[in-house]
Amino acid sequence: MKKIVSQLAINNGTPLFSRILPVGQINIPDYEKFKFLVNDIFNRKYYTNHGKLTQDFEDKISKKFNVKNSIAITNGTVALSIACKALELPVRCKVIVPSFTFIGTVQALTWAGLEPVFCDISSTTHTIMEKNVLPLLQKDKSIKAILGVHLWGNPCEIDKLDQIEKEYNVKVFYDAAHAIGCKYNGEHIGKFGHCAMFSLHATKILSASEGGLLCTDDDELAEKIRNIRSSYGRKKNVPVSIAINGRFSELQAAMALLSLEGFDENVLKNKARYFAYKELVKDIPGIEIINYDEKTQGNYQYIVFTLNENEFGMSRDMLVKILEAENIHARRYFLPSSHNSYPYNQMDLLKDDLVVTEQLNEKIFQLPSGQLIEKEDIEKICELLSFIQKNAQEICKVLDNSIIL
Ligand code: T4K
Repeated sequence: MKKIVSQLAINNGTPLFSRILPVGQINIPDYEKFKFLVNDIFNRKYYTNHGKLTQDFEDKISKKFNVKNSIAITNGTVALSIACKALELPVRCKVIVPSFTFIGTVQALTWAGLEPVFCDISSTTHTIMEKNVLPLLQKDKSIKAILGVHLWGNPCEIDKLDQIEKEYNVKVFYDAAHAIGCKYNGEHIGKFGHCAMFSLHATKILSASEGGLLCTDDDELAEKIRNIRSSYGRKKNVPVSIAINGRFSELQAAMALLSLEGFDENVLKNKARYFAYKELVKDIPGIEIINYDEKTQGNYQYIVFTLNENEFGMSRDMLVKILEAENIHARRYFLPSSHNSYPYNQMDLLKDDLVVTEQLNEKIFQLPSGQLIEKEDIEKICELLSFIQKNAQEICKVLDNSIIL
């Protein structure tokens, strides 16, 4: 461990870790098990087009999470674009979406020819609330849908948004990219809204390496989604205005099935990591971990912090740079937020005040989590954080801020 400031890697010291510690689950399955499934694929010579493994995966998801329809799709962004089309919203209508999300959420709207209306979020859960959407709906009657994001697995105010759907005649659906396994009122989060999208990217707890999933209890909508995905895997032929190749390959399904086998165990490991961080940072001034509600949180895949610059003694950006040099790849999701990203920053779009979004952009960061991170790594990271905080003044003096930021 570092004893003096000159030992920091940013000052040309040896990095604390010899390998890079990522923010990402990277739950890659046992290779022998994967080989077994791949042999099966090669023996059957059936590689895609809603094959046996994809069907098996969809069935297992529906059963495990008690949702009527689970539809596996190429990736999360394409899945969301398909959802936008399947909902048959009026052409080029406006859709409320939080600016504080992965840019893919908003890009999916754009691909579907819809116009984003950016709204702010709760400062504690980082999800949209009734109070964020109501003023926008009252201001503009051409808003026809709300795309909520269950960020970090935290549910939006689902009951209130359901009520708003009825009162304002808008369609509510969800980006649940982070929320597989999470619950709301005791039910899996995939049951709420018209549909919910889950990402199966390699950095997610349930991984197909690339992949997405749309869950819905609405059979009619599910059929439209299946028909847009492609003709393979549909149960009946229903008319859709547009289709795309959103198919899930058998290799993706093999990865996803094995990932699903390890899901419950990986949740427990993530939970242990989250609580280890929580305990170890609790006495470091200026660093706060976001709280998860045990009743709703179902995967603990993101470990999210905010930094109070004055209490910690340096800026979030400087801290992230210092950690990066030590091979701790802290992230600043989602900087820049969507409203500050091209092309949205060039467009004259209706938006909320985005006060919380702007504040989070200044102070949020995520620390390494997932399969590649052991308890000892977390102890070393937190010890380093404490060292940096105690020596913040000296570090800031030594480093030429203009060079490192
Ligand atoms: N909505 C929300 C709220 C989302 O967060 C996302 C995706 C989506 C929608 C869209 O879903 P997808 O279309 O992606 O299914 C990552 C992921 O690529 C992205 O899926 C995710 N959200 C976003 C929050 O994070 P990056 O650019 O940070 O990933 P990357 O490649 O830098 O990986 C993170 C760390 O993991 C790095 O340190 C490297 C390491 N890594 C990564 C990969 C892919 C590995 O060690 N192995 C790997 O295979 O976006």
